[in-house]
Amino acid sequence: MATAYLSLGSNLGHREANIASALKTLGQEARIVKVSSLYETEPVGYKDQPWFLNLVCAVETDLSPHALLKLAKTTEKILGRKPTLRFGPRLIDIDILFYDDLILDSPDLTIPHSRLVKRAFVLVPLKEIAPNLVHPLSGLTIKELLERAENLEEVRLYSEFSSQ
Ligand code: PH2
Ligand code: MG
Ligand code: MG
Repeated sequence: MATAYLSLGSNLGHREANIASALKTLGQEARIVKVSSLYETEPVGYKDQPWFLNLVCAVETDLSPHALLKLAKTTEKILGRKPTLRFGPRLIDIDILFYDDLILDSPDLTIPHSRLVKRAFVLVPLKEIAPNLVHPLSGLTIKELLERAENLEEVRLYSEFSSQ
């Protein structure tokens, strides 16, 4: 059994409902053990798009990293995500952040997620549910990564996540 951390984000349609149904779909195949609050976050990358709602969750699973990636992609598809611009607006985005302390660099999957150390929309919710989790490449905890990160985008607490 592995513990993985996932990041969920939405900036199109009913953002909160999109995240709620993504969690529900994921929860049919993996055991969701922790869910952070929801945060409203300034878009990173392509600026001219609506603000996102983001949260992170922890799952316990027997799925391999690639099987978990497949579950994330299938869930995005079930929710109706269409291929769009890289970093552009999306109904739902589900990314794998960590998978135990695995370090993996394959063409379609990099773990830990390569940009997470620079992103407040990941680090802030992650700090809420796993402040002492160690990033296996840097050896730093989430709390330390957040203290060291610079030029972070704006992140506002939106609500506790309650529609489970
Ligand atoms: N996802 C992106 C690009 N930019 N910005 C915010 N605030 N939240 C996201 O989830 C996000 C983003 C690409 O996946
Ligand atoms: Mg993403
Ligand atoms: Mg993605």
